Amino acid sequence: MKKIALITGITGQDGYYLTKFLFKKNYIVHGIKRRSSTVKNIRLDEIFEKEKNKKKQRFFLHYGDMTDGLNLNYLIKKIQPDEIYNLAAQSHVQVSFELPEYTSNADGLGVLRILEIIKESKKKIKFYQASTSEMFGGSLPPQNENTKFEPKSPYGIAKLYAYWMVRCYRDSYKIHASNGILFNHESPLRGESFITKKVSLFVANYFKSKSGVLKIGNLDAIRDWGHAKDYVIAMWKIMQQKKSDDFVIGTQTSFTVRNFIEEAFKIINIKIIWKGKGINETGLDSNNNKKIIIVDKKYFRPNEVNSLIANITKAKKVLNWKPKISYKKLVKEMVLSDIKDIKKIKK
Ligand code: NAP
Ligand code: F7E
Repeated sequence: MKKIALITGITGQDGYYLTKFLFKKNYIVHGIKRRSSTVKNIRLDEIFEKEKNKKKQRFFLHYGDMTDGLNLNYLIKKIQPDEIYNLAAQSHVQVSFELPEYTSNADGLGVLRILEIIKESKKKIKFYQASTSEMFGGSLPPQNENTKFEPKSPYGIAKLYAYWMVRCYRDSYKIHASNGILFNHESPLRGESFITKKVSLFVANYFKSKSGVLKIGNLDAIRDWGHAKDYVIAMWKIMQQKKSDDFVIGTQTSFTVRNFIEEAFKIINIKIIWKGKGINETGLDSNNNKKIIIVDKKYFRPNEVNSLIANITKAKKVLNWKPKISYKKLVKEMVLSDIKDIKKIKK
């Protein structure tokens, strides 16, 4: 019997990589997708194209929303999944300051809605929650499963509510429910308003046009950046454990936003010269002294998380998981992929 997985947030970055990985593991995959005014979804298009001619259908999409409990109840009862991967979320930290109520509803209460449905289900359904290093917030790195949570944004707080609900339902009702506490993970499919993709897109455009200015926020924030392709394997491994549990997933390496920008420009053989300080800092193209990076207040958060670096000792030992794709490879893949896409559009 093939296992049935239900993925919420299937149209997102991780949804794409997880779907591809679960196909390799012979799963039937159902996904929940929000209704929107446009039908196109660049991430799922490729999967659709490959799946549409298959004799036996193994990929199904359903309209749904984390804020709609009736809909979630209907879908889970109909699909009867073995495993639910809850990837759906308003996942942008800065946006969560502008949409705190919606973020709490989708990212926090949404998880409670699913856990209640699982609790009442006759079938035993396993649950994976996409928890986040943002829950650590102000706690000093390196962060592991025992580090104190000190979230600094509505996003981090909503996710922490969900984290504790998972633990509560696991302990109270013996549900196989786990938290993957994932540190930043990126890929060519990363949303365009996250820093890595914003930079790789700018670099690709600059390579082509030799013009433009990149407006940026905090250059000195430190993040532990891994590749989404590696991280979905950890999600699956967490689900396959006999006992549900919580795991920190990251690379144990860390870089500043400034370093990410330098590394991305290196791919197109440009060295960045930094001038000035704080809000007046700028980045120049060393080949021609053109100002191509400026700091803009707009991109600073009301409350910043300064430094996130994972300690993955537990994941290595219990899950036998460690990341394969290095930071340098990740940056290179993102920039080259954006250059390729620009070339396709220009053709
Ligand atoms: P993403 O690209 O932003 O994808 C989020 C997904 O959630 C999209 O499919 C989005 O649909 C969907 N969604 C948003 N609000 C929803 C709602 N109310 N109802 C149903 N679906 C909704 O995020 P990601 O990078 O793949 O991350 C996956 C999960 O891991 C998220 O929960 C995120 O918070 C968490 N996480 C991410 C990272 C990271 O570094 N990537 C690290 C730790 C945890 P649309 O396509 O319609 O917007
Ligand atoms: O910011 C700084 C910004 O938005 C990274 C989400 O997947 O990972 C992600 O959250 C850093 C921050 O990701 C800009 O201030 C500077 O310090 O790419 P980001 P994030 O906030 O770390 C966690 C683990 C999640 O769970 C989230 O879902 O970069 N930064 N200048 C900027 N960030 C953005 N977006 N744009 C800038 O212009």
